[in-house]
Amino acid sequence: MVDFIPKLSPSNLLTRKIELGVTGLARAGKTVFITALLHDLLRAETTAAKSPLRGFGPFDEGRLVGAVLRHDANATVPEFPYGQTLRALTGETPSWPQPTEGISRIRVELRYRRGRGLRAVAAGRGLGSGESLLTLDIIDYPGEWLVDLPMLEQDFETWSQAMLDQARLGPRAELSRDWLSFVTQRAPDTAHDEEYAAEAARLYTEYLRACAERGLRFLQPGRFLTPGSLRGAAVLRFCPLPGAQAGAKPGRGSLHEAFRAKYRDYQDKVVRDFYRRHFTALDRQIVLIDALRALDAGPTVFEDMSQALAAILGNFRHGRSGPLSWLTGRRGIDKVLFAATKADHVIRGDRLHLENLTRRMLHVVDESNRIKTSAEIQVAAIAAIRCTEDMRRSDTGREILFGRRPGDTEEQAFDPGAVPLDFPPRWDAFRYRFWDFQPRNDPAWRHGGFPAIKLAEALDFLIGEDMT
Ligand SMILES: Nc1nc2c(ncn2[C@@H]2O[C@H](COP(=O)(O)OP(=O)(O)OP(=O)(O)O)[C@@H](O)[C@H]2O)c(=O)[nH]1
Ligand SMILES: [Mg+2]
Repeated sequence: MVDFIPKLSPSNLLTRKIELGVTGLARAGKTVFITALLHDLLRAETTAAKSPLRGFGPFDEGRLVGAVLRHDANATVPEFPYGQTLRALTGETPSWPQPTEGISRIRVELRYRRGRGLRAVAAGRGLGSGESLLTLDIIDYPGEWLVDLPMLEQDFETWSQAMLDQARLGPRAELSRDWLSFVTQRAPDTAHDEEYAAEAARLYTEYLRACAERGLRFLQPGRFLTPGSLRGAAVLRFCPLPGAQAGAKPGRGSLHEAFRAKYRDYQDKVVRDFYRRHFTALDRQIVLIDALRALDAGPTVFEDMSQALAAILGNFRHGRSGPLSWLTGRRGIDKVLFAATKADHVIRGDRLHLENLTRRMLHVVDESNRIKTSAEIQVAAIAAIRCTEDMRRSDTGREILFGRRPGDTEEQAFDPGAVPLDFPPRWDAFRYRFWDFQPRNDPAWRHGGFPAIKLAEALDFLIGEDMT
């Protein structure tokens, strides 16, 4: 007989496992967020006067006993390079992590004492054990790969047409010229030739790369930009094909047939596999949005980012879990935090405006209200690592920021201008300027965690209730 009922024991009743999905386009701040979160948890010191965790319920109440990283000896996925990223961020000359090139996973175990609320009693306080465990699983991956999720629902011809339409719009028209003139030379029913396919894919990749340099993010297929272990693989030798008619049966041995077959392999073996293995068991989600850089880049980049996020988020399984969901295995993401990142890039008075802008962006990103009606949602403006300080100009009293840009030897005062109040932003009516800021070389960061903006509140929303 198959034993399908999980064994109940006080120990597994008191251990909760949560998969946290850190979702964000390329350069949104995923790796920095994960590293900062882990560092702050591992360095948590309840008696410290200043801590980035101030605002996280279990910490404020003195119930967080400690956090430990758990290394899985049987893991089939590389471990998140926490030590390496942390060393870079807290070294003599602190540096930001490189763009992520592959998938990695990490598990942190939080040991805590339960509170006195009703929930604590329900969670088994009566069992007499003083401490509980919460296991948090997090994965990191290149933001480019996320943008592939919408491809799962499109056949080759529909996708191809959508990419061609996109390539002819706005600044993309100029950037796609070489690739387009190459692929329009041959009709889709021409005999397939792998060398031609390789050149078409190379030109298409160059076009995608030029778009990425301009800040555009709705770029598919993501592995063309960040191939990871697929570098040089034949499955990446295709691209959208002008004239590939929907519904038409491609001729045997034609370009159309070959590109369609590669697209299907890409969908199945690359995207679906990635999605199944890492995104189907998520319990909580934080969507990191780099709204500030997009604002700085202008309306095309801003709209492209919103559209990419909208298309991606449709693929996640949101929904409140029922009381027996741990038995049935039917779980969903029941809490989503939409977080504008890098809030240390704007003056204090503008952080609420940034939050409001993000809230209003949700109307575009979750147009059908699907997420809003199936999960608990919160919006915040956060900085996982705060690199600037808030100051006021002595002459005008205006708020400014104090920080160091890459290449600068010293910290200086900056006035980044204001975040727009309207949504969609009135592009001619606001002035905001994005600069990159460097992390500080400060021993306190190494020992006590990173200074942050609203990181603790974000964590409290995501897992605070699970630790009552
Ligand atoms: N000031 C400040 N900058 C940040 C913060 N988080 C991220 N950044 C900046 O954003 C850049 C990208 O952050 P990452 O964490 O590498 O972004 P990512 O989402 O992992 O990007 P990919 O790996 O390319 O998908 C960093 O190099 C920093 O310049 C923050 O909290 N404060
Ligand atoms: Mg990264």
